[in-house]
Amino acid sequence: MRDEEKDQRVRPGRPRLALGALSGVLAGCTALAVAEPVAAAVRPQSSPVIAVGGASIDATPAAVKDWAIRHFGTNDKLVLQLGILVVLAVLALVLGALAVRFRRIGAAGVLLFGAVGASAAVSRPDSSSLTDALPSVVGAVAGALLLYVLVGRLTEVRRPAASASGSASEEAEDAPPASAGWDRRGFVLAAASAAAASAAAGVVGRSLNASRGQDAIASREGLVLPSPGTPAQPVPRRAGLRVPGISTFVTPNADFYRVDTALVVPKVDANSWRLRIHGKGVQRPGTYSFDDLLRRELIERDITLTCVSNEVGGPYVGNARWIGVRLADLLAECGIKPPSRGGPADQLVSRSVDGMTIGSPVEDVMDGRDAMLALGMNGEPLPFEHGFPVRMVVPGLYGFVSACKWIEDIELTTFASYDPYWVKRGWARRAPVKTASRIDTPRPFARPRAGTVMVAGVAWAQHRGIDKVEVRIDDGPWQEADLAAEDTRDTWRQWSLPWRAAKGGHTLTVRATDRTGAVQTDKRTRTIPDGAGGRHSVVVTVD
Ligand SMILES: Nc1nc2c(c(=O)[nH]1)N[C@H]1C(S)=C(S)[C@@H](COP(=O)(O)O)O[C@H]1N2
Ligand SMILES: [Mo]
Repeated sequence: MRDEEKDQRVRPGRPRLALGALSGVLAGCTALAVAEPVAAAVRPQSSPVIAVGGASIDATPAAVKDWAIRHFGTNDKLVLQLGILVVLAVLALVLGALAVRFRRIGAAGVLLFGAVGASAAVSRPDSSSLTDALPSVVGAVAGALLLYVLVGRLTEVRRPAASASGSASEEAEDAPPASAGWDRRGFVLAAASAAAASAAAGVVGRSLNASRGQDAIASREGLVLPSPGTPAQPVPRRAGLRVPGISTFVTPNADFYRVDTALVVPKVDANSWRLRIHGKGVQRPGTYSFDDLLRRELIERDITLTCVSNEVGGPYVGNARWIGVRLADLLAECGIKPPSRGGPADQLVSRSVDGMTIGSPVEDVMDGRDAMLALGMNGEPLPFEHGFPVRMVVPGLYGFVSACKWIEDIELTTFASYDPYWVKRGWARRAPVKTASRIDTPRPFARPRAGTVMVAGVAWAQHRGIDKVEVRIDDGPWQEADLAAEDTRDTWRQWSLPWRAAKGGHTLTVRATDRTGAVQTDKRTRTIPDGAGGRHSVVVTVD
């Protein structure tokens, strides 16, 4: 009874359209799931969502990327992948519904998405083989076949064996009433087994993918860093203030910010890793193994790293103790001279295994500062997220013009002849870190009790050093804060100011002065192209 009523209300075909859409989604899931074990066999980065995600990261305008980093932080990559899945799901619904009328076109649509995934995979900068297309191709073929079969079940009419009219075949062509005609059992069976099979493929593929890189993991775990030839001086005891809520002087690796374009963290085996140094004015091009670096004198230095995407008051700054080899020595060995001594190359382009390119001024990395190829971070080999086995660190330069992770190639060239990754996307060619300061405590919108409130935070002007930090309450005079002891001019410096807080709403503002005498600018500027300018303010209500 009920069913009949429904059939009269629902336009014929509607349930079939819905089941078609469902078939589309199943086909999409199957395609992605089948691609997983194939990607595990080829390489994890060739999986369609990773490849399309990587391509969209590269194609994203600088402003949008910056916005994503700001709003989603380290989750930006997760958000991107979820976004791709949502778009795919919607398209799969539409394709599936379309396939109910046009079975071939629906299946061809799935293949088309496969082609998009495949071309993204083979055109990634770190792709070196057409086999990267396989996960998308195999997945899409599986998905297209499934859609074809499932929709076939929807359109097939189960002919009663003793049909008198004999016009069953014509009947099949007309859209039959929704509740009758199609092969319900066949559909459910095919759909359920496809769902089960693709879930299994997905799970197997994922775990295969996760177990990749065992050699790299073993090479990291087996690594004991030799003690450095020139250790860092101990951090002065008074470099760390005991103020609750202030950033720790050394940022633990687990808390260290991470900014990169890698959807899959590269896992590089230190034993097979090589670094090539070559290019303009390189008299003795060289290739170095990890052992070659370990045999050299290692230096240990405390250096604060900052991201150009860090907003005023933002979190993308951290301070670590790095161990590595002095970059300038390695370059000099290869016969490289800085421009000031007649060298023809003014830009050093570092390349990573995932195709990132980063350009630094040759003059800066050879001017005596502790520019290094770092192998260790805070007493352990570099974590994979932070560039294992080797990355660059240059005091005083933002990460995007200096801190290449998973580095494998250094090419000497000129700023005039080559623009690296971020420069192609609107960022500056040269970007020394701007003098900056941040209020760590009180937090924005905190409600401290009236009385003495500790205002405290960090200030940085890497390679120049911080000489003064001042705090202003509302529109009052600038008050000089107490500076913690300086570790080196390449590290940030903590500061604090006891504030006699009176009841009511207050705005706290901070500014730093570096050792060149330059005061942190008051002018608010965007992070693009060369780092945010302006002063950090925090609004609190004193109870
Ligand atoms: N290979 C590679 N290296 C990279 C990047 C990247 O995207 N890929 N990002 C750079 C940027 S913008 C910054 S700020 C630093 C961040 O280093 P961290 O993630 O170890 O903090 O790495 C730099 N090195
Ligand atoms: Mo950055």
